[in-house]
Amino acid sequence: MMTTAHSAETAANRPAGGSILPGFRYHPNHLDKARQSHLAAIVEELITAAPLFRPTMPKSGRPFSVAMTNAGRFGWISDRAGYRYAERHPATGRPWPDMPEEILDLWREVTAYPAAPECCLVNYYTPGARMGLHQDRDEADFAAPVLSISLGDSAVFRIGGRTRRDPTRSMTLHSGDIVVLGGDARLAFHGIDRVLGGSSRLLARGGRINLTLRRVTHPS
Ligand code: MD3
Ligand code: FE
Repeated sequence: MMTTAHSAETAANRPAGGSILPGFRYHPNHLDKARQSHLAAIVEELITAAPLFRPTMPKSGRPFSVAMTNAGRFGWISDRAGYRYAERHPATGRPWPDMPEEILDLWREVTAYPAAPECCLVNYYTPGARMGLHQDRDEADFAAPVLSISLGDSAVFRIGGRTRRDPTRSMTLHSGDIVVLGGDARLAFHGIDRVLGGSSRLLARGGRINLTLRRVTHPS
């Protein structure tokens, strides 16, 4: 039985690392408090260089409740024209800031993938924000895993299977947790149902930050 500093996960809601969804790897509390604070400071610098923007839904133009920015060669954006990767910030027109070294180190620490991530998507959730169930499929390379880093307030995360109809399960992601989605889990439907406002004191601005690291192109 795995015990963590925050044992909100029960055997019933904690995904078994591998049995239901091979390729799903959960590292609870992987980052200690000092590393969380250091990453939070790095994210604040990224936001200064590349301000948070609010993407809009393809076609409807409805704004997301999550604010976003990116680092790395490619940034994930969405507007009326659709979801895609772009090499420039949609509001400033500038290239995204470089991928921070600390984030590249973390990728090498928890994945075995031989090439570097090309996008660090910063998702900022205020307590009312959510992200509907979706798949990540805007990348050319599904062989590369996706790595998720949670900072700040805890959130109720939902993950299912490769079709929208597959059963889902929920788990709470806390500040310092890391999730790696590789193999069969890479194309699993997932989303954020709820952010537990005031559950962490890490971020001065409150809320939750998720860093999602992705390979976008096939390594040459
Ligand atoms: C990929 N973000 O930005 S963590 C997203 O917490 C996104 O901000 C959520 O989904 C967040 O696209 C979830 C990243 C994640 C989680 C589960 C996945 C990516 C995944 C399962 C399969 C593939
Ligand atoms: Fe996603």
